[in-house]
Amino acid sequence: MTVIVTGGAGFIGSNFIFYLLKNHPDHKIVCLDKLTYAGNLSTLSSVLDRIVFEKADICDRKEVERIFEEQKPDVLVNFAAESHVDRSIEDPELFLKTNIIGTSVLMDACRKYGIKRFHQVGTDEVYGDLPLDRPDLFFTEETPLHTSSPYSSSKAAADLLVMAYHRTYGLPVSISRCSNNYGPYQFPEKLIPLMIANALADKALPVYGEGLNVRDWLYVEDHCKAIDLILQKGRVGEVYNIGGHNEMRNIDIVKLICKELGKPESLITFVKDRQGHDMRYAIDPRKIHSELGWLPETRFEDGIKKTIKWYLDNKEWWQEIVSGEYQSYYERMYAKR
Ligand code: NAD
Ligand code: TDX
Repeated sequence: MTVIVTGGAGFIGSNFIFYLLKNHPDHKIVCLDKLTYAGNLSTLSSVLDRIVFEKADICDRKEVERIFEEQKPDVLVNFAAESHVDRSIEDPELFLKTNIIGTSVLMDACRKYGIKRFHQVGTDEVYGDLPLDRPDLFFTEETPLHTSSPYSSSKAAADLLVMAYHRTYGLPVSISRCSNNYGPYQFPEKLIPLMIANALADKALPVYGEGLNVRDWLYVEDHCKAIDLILQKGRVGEVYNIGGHNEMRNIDIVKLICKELGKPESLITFVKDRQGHDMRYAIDPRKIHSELGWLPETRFEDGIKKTIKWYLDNKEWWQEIVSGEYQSYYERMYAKR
């Protein structure tokens, strides 16, 4: 079986490639990635001799068609996206192009050349947010789409297009909507790696607002396993929410990172809140559990320790990143906050 993994040089896509190589060594894997600021070929360096790497933009119809003609994929898993909410607030247009147009270009190629499954990697952010005073509420697959940021709006638009291609053209699609991931190879602009990197450098830890926002954290390998199960046993035309009931307030995560690294909480600095900041995300994972038997395997206490150890053991990976384009992004985003 040939699987195209778009965005495979990013955080979750690379972890998914490692997962496939370990659990399905007979699959042929083609990684299609533009290598934006968020994509790093060095992440895949240890497996480049076992996969095909194609540097391409998912919005480039000609290139995507060439890759389909040459590789003849059976399955495509679309991780490629602009993924950072703060960057989407700065520059929405790129998000619309990559996340919406890019998804349609990929699906058009699937229609033209045929595919057994097009899987769209979606996010719980498409459901908007939940109030802090209603801990009884969770996102189900039936929760209406109700987005807050240009990022989540572009992901919701992509999901709607995926379902439209299923209904109109009969494209065999599936969608997963996962909560916040953490683990190795996450780009240091995101909460957990940013706080680890800053704490190690004794730099301020910028917590937005009062740090009371809640996210539902899942170890990245558990997400990869869920997608693999959906590809094998999930029903075509269906949406599956992925999450492990692990809600945490941002401030508690940052304090935990300080504790694990032996750094003082006085590094914590409350800065101007994110515009349109979602309060709480919380997934109801009953559908994927009852239909596919999926349950998360990594407890947060263990996953966060593993993640911190990974960032300590792999300083060269992220130090290279924080010295490049990221530096000017960081200045723009945090200097006057
Ligand atoms: P990431 O930003 O780490 O990686 C994105 C990858 O896509 C990079 O390798 C980048 O080079 C590539 N890419 C970007 N634009 C491209 C284009 N036009 N053509 C080809 N490749 C392109 O993102 P991530 O955190 O790994 O997220 C992967 C997917 O999972 C995204 O679709 C995101 O919306 C979704 N998701 C992420 C999370 C999370 O917590 N990180 C949670 C739920 C869903
Ligand atoms: O410096 C920071 N300070 C801070 O308080 C950063 C970067 C974040 N935060 C807060 C904002 C959020 O409440 O931490 C929380 C997590 O922020 P991010 O890591 O930016 O993630 P989030 O906005 O929740 O979105 C993530 O999860 C869903 C991914 O980036 C998305 O791609 C995914 O769809």
